[in-house]
Amino acid sequence: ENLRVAVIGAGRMGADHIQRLHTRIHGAEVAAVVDIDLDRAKAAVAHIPGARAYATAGEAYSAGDANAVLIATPGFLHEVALLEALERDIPILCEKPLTPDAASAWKIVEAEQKLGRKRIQVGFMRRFDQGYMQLGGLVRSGELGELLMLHCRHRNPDTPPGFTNEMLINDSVVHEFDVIRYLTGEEITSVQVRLGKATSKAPSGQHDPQHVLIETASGVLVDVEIFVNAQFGYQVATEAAFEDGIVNIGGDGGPYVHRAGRWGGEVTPGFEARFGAAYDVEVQSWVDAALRGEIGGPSAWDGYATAACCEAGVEAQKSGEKVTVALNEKPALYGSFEPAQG
Ligand code: ISE
Repeated sequence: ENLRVAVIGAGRMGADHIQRLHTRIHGAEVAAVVDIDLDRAKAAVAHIPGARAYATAGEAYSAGDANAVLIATPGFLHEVALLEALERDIPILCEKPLTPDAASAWKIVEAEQKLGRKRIQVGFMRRFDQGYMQLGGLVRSGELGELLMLHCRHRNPDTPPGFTNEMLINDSVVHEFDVIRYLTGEEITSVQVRLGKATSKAPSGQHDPQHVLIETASGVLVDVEIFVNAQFGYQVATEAAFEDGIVNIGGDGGPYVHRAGRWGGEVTPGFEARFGAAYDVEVQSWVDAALRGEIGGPSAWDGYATAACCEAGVEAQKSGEKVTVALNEKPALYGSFEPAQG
């Protein structure tokens, strides 16, 4: 039987996933769209035969339309949606962050442990990006020796209304926290944030860009330029320094067009284009696993560990100090670290 997915949240990310599920993912269909703005939910299902619109997840679950759920609401709404979905013991794909802070994320880990089996995959799509998977493969193979440092540039053209200074960490750098853990196979032990010269093009309340210095358990140092009002486009690039070589991913990879006396390439306008293929692989792997009665990819533990990193990052934004990341004991349900594929 196909996965009949209820998509909760029909905003920018939810709409992208609805289109993906409806047109590119095999073995799944959009059975329901839930949005507090019922008109937006209705518009989202208008072109999807059989799909129904609801204002609350409870109504969608009661109607019995769905046997899986994709949570794509803003991060602060995830805790309630996740607990409700876990009650129904169905496969869950939860967009990042799992929740924005460690305490609420730990509640989700405890609820899933009580269920006795993993039901949550978290939407850290960079683990399914070709470039990051290949980089992970190089770390695992040891072909270039030990990974020593990472230099990350995470640039957005601008931010949506209500994007707070804390969200530079909780909503954006959360991706680096997860991909560092994925690449190194280690936990992050500390975070420091430097607020240098700020752009005049950031909305009030945001200090942008920020420089985040991260350290892992074995001492791998990572610096992240998070720059969310960069104007020119959406650019996510990482340079990795190994003992025997340097690897660049996500930079200006072409194609390059020469015309009318000029040459140059394109910069993606947003995450839908930069990571479209990664989202497709991520969602297809969630559906394939769910149809086998399994769940793979980043787990609720990964969501909790990154939430703890975010909490340290937000504290570091305020103090300017190096903040230690404190983690609870990892429950057996989450096994040992899943090595990067690629
Ligand atoms: C957004 O929510 C995403 O997940 C994007 O990947 C990230 O680049 C952006 O900064 C976030 O706001």
